[in-house]
Amino acid sequence: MTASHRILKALAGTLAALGITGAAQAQTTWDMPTPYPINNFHTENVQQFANDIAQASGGKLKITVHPNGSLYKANEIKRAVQGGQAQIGELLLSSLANEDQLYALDTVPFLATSYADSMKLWQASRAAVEARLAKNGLKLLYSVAWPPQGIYSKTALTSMADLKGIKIRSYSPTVARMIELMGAQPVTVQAADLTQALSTGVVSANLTSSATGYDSKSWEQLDYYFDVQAWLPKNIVFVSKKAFDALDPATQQAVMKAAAAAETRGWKLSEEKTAWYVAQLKANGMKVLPASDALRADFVKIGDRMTTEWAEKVGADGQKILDTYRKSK
Ligand code: PCA
Repeated sequence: MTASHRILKALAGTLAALGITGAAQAQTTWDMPTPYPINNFHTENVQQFANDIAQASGGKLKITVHPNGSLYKANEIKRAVQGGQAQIGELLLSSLANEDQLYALDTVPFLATSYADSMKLWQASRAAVEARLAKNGLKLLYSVAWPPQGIYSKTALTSMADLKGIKIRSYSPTVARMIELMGAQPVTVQAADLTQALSTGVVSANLTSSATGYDSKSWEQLDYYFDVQAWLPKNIVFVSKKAFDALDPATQQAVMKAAAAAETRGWKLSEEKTAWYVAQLKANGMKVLPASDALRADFVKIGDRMTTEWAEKVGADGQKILDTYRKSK
């Protein structure tokens, strides 16, 4: 090899390392519909995930986040990604319970009420969730828990009887079932429509987290938050397998690495922000109270019944998950 050949070869190597290979740099853009508001911690975590991927892939993969149901409504997101109208998305796992009861596990009251137990429940059920999504051509990337769930109401609640006949907002089939068992009337309202549903009186109570209570300015219509801490539902972020498979291996790796980081960061953020969200409810004049013993006992009874119903519906697969979870506690 002559000296000039050597120089040329070294130069080609440098250009290749910089990603400059003569052909225009291929850039992929993914649309990412998500259901929750831009300042919600889940959305902030999703945005960080997208930024990490843009950076790690050297700009090869750009993800445009569309929050608050602005591109597709919460209940349209899965279908949009399955159908290829969007490539990646976020949704509430238990909102899929009508497709498969397995997805409802994290909305069974009093099965897992702390972050540590919710993580164990996730670890016990993750593979089954992954396998079911894969059947729809979807690849699970990560999941993050919401803060613990409680009851928002206009009046003080001493027991479940105080909710009899009241229209309560639900966000998933399992929550609707829970409201029925409470003797109240479930009305499904997505988070993006919640403020309006409360202000127009479509519902007069709500079951959700301190986070969504804050996002929807619950104090404008409701006076009490009973911090029952009954369950921690989760969001999942998933991608179309077809879109993922079309990426080069290095970019695929960048996506998986950013997903793992988003899962760790998201759970931490959720737990850390819970106290802040509760403090905001108080600062805005809500009475934040623990559930009375009677209210809690009524709720626990519903939880036991729902755990049995869940295991019956899901079958052997479900029982295995429950056993694994209970052993890990
Ligand atoms: N917020 C979402 C789901 C669970 C939660 O805490 C909602 O209320 O729609």
